Amino acid sequence: MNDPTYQFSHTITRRPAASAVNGLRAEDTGTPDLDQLMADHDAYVAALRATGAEVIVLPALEAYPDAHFVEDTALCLSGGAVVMRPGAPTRLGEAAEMAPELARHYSDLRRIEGPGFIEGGDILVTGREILVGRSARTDGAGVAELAGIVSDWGYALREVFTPEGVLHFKTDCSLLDPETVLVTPRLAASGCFEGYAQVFTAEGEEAAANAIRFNDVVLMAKGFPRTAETLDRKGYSVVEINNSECAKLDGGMSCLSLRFNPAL
Ligand code: CIR
Repeated sequence: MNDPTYQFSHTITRRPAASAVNGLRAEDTGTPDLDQLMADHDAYVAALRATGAEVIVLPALEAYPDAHFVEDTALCLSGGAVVMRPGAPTRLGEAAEMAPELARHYSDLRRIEGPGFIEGGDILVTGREILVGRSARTDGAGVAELAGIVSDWGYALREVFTPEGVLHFKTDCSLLDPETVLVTPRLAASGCFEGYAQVFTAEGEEAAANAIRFNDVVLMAKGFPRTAETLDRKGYSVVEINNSECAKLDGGMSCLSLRFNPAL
């Protein structure tokens, strides 16, 4: 049987706009090289497509420099999908831009109406529950509104906390299989993954934690050899994608796609 936590028939991505070089970032580590960013995005799309999934590539949105980080705009589940309400003011409009595409795949499409805020990067769906990390982008009211929606579809939701100074909960963790997470030691120290099997990123390789298990592969950012070797030794099929330019915008593997099985 298909496991809905990592086996996906579809994924939505969005082509980066030229304005992507002006995307949000916590600290300035240099202007992203647009050509490299585009080439990396192409490689990402190709890797997803190689697993047999249908990869939708939406057109660039110049008005929204961060719009290629589609993950933050929605949550796609088995019962339905939820349009998020991003906590970054410049990203609020991106969610509405995603809604029509989701409506093509889901008959039950809900929206976070507010006043709370929540971004998809703070949400990890595991085999047993939905974990949502409060962060600078996701507040208690946003988490509570989402909890009410997903309970209609039979999901348990647990609120957890993203470490101070970390953009999103999933900046520091990802799902490898329904009961196993890849996680940084600093997030694991909070105890939020007690009861799960945990694979730790190597020291100095914390940025490797934002990976995705997508069908038979684990996509991870290139440049973290010790973490990649750990995953390889554990039997995961690792595909490395250059992420140097997205990293300057605090983005990684999970941010660039919405992964789902349609529920029409
Ligand atoms: C932002 O600050 O919103 C973007 N520059 C990066 C978003 C990364 N998204 C994610 O981790 N899900």
